[in-house]
Amino acid sequence: MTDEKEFSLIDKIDSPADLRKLRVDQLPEVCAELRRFVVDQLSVNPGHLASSLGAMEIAVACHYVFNTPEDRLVWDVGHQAYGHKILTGRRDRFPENRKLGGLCPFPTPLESEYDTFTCGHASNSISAALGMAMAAKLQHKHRHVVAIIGDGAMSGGLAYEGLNNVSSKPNDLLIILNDNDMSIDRAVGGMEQYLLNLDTNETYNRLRFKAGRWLHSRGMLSDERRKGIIRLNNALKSAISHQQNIFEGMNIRYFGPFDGNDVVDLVRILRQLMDMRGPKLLHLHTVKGKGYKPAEQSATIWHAPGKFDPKTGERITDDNGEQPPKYQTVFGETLLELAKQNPKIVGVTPAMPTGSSMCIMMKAMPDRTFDVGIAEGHAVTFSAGMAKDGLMPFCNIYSSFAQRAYDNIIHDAAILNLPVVLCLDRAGLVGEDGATHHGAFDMAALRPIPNLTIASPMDEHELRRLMYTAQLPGKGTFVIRYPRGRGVLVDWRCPLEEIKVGTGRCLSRLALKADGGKILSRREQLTADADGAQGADNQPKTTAVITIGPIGNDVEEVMKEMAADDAVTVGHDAVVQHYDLRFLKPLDEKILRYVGETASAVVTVEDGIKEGGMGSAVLEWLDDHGYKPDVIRLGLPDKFVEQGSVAQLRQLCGIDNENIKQTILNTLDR
Ligand code: TPP
Repeated sequence: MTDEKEFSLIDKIDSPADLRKLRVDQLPEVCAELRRFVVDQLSVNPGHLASSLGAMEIAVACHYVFNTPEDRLVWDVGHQAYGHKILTGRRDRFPENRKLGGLCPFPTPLESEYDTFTCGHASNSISAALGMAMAAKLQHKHRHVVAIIGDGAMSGGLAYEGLNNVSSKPNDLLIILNDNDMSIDRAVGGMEQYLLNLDTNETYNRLRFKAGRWLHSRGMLSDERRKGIIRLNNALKSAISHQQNIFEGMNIRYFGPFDGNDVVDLVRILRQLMDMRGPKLLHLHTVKGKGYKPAEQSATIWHAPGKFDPKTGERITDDNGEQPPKYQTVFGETLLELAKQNPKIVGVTPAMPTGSSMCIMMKAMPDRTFDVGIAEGHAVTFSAGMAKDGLMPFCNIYSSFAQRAYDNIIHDAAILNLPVVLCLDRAGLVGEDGATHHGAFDMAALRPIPNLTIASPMDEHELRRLMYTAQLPGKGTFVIRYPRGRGVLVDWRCPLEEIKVGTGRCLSRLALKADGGKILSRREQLTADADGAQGADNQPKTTAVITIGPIGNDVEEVMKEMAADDAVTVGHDAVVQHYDLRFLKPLDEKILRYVGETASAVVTVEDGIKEGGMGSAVLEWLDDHGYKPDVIRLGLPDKFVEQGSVAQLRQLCGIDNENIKQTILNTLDR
């Protein structure tokens, strides 16, 4: 770990006002200290490393030049803003970054007045900042507003909508484009190419600043000044005549590209730009991972590296080969396997090839795999277009980012019931990335959409089988939601077999006798009636526990615990029966009818928002069909769930094993 005295400057910075007391020539050392501090901290308490290292000079220079928090800095995504957090009074709380009750993973006005807007999902900074610039203007406030957006985030459609609007309304917005040529993986697309090749020369920038200063020097221009500006503009055009500048073409004055890791120069540039009238874009080249060699060399891995040894750069992973694989690995391997068998299959990812493991297919079949940039809506519509003309796209989007594609799913895929397989990764609680990233809403949001099939696998075998099922002919638009992280089966490869759409299964039955006897029967020991195949004549009144997805494994644990717990006794014979619904849509009506006929109580458990989710679907179906058991729904509450470990958050939301067990026991006559 780093010696305490190595933080002699940042130790004294409790707010940007303290930063502004320093001399400009001290700022490089401030950046160096911030880097060491962040590397040290993240080595034991993981977070987003490489982006923050690369943006350190931007954070320091902006807070040095602008009068924050009165002036507004709007970060995009916010994963690059650790420098900003530390400078704005959160240094001492930084060890609690991303922890339950600690600092939020991304900037949020709920935490600090220096955080001006919700961050987490990419590409919203220009729109939000323009909104703030307009608010300032209409309220006659002299306030600088700055959007700070990466080249990756610049690939998102929302960024273009913002740019388009910026150019059409009078405003003084400054957009800082933090261009490191990286998204999480290598940045892709036409804009990326454009930015790579975008170059100017000294004459251009000198004249651009001069023109800006003239414009800013008064409201009305004299004829002489106007002519002068026209002459300058002509000179500028010839200075950049080798290429048309897209931003200039949109009436957004372009400055750059400059070295965004030179903090002294950056301060000079920002001082020149800050009071310049009209919309401006400052293009900075930065190095992702700057100042920490391992991160500079492998920015993708070091985007969010987990724990590591800060001295050697060795990452501390829990991979030991004996554990179940991540669902992502199973998805990636299975997709390639299926694509080898089915030539219609193509893969689509909006900027998450590594995170989703789409990179496995991408490596083997580059022509049939597409990273479309941070463009979830486009990813769905692009997939739908391919599906319309004969292909079978597997479009993989993180559940929370898929919120960006809601209408595309409805309008472009579902109405025509096109064979798009929408794989929603990171469904359910994601842990430390917090409120913006939990896959909380997909089930409730997608359930009302006609034509969709919506399924969730309980384990790796089920994921493989659902992926196989989804690509069979005639299945239409098919959603498969699965969580972040490891599954439960070490031996995860299994034959690829069809699962009949709309069928769940009974996983276990616990018979509890009034005399204290207990029998736990697992799926293999159960007869077909457990799945509702036959009537319910001889079934005692039961408690039915219904789950969807991997939380079913936890309920199976609970069933085992109840069977083994001597304290679990009943006054009358009772049965607890656990169903894995598998399909949210269509529902397994056979099972639900059986439950309606046999159960006096139903407990539903899901890792999505309770309102409108799987439990609601079960409740509605039972009510619609005249069954009136007590239905107790467990799921995420009607509020945004913060960050923390998944285990902590499950407890917070009442979907931990203990609460599930108590809820089931409360339904029994004890
Ligand atoms: N899609 C949305 C809507 N939001 C996201 N946060 C992501 C995907 C996942 N994501 C987080 S950071 C990132 C992506 C794709 C890359 C951002 O790249 P860039 O803006 O260039 O910032 P850098 O990390 O390079 O500094």
